[in-house]
Amino acid sequence: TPGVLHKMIVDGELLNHPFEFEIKVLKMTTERRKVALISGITGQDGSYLTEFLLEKGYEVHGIIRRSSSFNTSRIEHLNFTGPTAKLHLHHGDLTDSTNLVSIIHRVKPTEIYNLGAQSHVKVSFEMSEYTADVDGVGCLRILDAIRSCGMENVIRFYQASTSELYGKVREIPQTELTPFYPRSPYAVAKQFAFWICVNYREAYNMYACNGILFNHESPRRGGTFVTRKITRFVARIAQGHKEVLTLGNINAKRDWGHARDYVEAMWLMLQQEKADDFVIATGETHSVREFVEKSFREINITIKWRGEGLDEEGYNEGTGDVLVKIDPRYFRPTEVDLLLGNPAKAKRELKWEIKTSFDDLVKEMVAKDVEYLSKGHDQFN
Ligand code: NDP
Ligand code: GDR
Repeated sequence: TPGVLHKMIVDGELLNHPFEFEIKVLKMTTERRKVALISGITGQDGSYLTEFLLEKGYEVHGIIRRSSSFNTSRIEHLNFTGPTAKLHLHHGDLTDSTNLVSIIHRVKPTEIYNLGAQSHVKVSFEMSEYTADVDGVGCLRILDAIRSCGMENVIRFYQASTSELYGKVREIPQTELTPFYPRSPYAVAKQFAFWICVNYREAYNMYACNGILFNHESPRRGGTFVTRKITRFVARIAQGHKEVLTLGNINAKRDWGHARDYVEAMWLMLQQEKADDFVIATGETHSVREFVEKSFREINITIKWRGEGLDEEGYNEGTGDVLVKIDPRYFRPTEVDLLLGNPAKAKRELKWEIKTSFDDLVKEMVAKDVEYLSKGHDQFN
């Protein structure tokens, strides 16, 4: 009743306020409720995770940024309007604490996946302060919003950590115990997020996990990341366009998996008895150069290389046409040369394994880009 101080005993615990009662009931019913809140729902991982959770019977809520144009192309195929919708979108931003508290208070999720980020490493050198705010402090804002709502013992929290934390190579392959050495404002911001997540787990006994995910790609990957940049270009060549692809450091090596496989690992991390941090990777590494060659092979072009450094060119062995050139515009002030993850802990404790090989990943990305282009719409760019 408004104005009346309530006292009651529920399940052997004295509760002094209706708010405490609300939280107690939530805790008691959490096992039955499956409500996920996702930041970054409009991104590559957000879209696959949403599909995965809806399939598992979750009610899914996503935070979307206000934009002057539509930014929901990756989740447009899912039903988020009308009375039968199990997916609900809320305007918000990782830089806006009040808004985060309000969304969490209204939605009362049982799981939060923090995928929102300025996720481009090269761009983070140009927008360092913004990247720190969104990717670093943004994680802290969600953790504090959970506490402000008194839900630290109710909500399980996933932080999208990254193999970029390993940066300068100190150990191969990289495991959960490999020391961090971030090499970009993006990675430094993500290192803050990693440790604040660990700190809140230890300080407040929160169920908070870091997924240290190595690169993962898909046909929904943003067009400015190197894999998708390559496969979209290959699709254009397949359609007869005469163009040259300009790339930066083609000797960089990455451990590339499929995003669809990796979102399952995120969910598995939140279903364990105890919160922990996990490396999610394939255990294989390939250079950008190899990714280029393999993608062209999908359209029966064999790429050969000549020159070195800035003069290096990739040409079509069949026709001699130059298809790839190096442009220093894409070099980074500090580069991450080699990433190779060891997913043994995830395999052992989460029973997680990759389902998509590197070859199949490249095949699927090229095929989808050829299809998108032939239908006249270049999706998810
Ligand atoms: P994307 O760049 O595809 O998606 C990023 C998402 O974050 C988008 O939904 C974007 O919204 C949203 N976002 C950006 N800024 C803000 C903000 N200020 N407030 C709220 N939301 C914001 O990234 P991925 O899906 O590839 O990656 C998901 C997460 O995993 C990121 O945190 C990334 O750093 C991390 N990660 C990714 C890896 C990968 O290989 N893909 C590997 C390891 C970690 P909008 O659509 O409006 O731009
Ligand atoms: P990365 O992905 O930096 O690993 O971060 P990206 O695809 O941008 O770069 C991979 C490697 O390719 C080299 N490269 C180029 N990169 C881009 N984007 N464009 C080019 O033209 C180009 N030429 C060569 C890069 O120098 C780099 O070595 C991704 C993001 O998803 C992060 O959010 C995530 O944390 C990490 O993966 C794991």
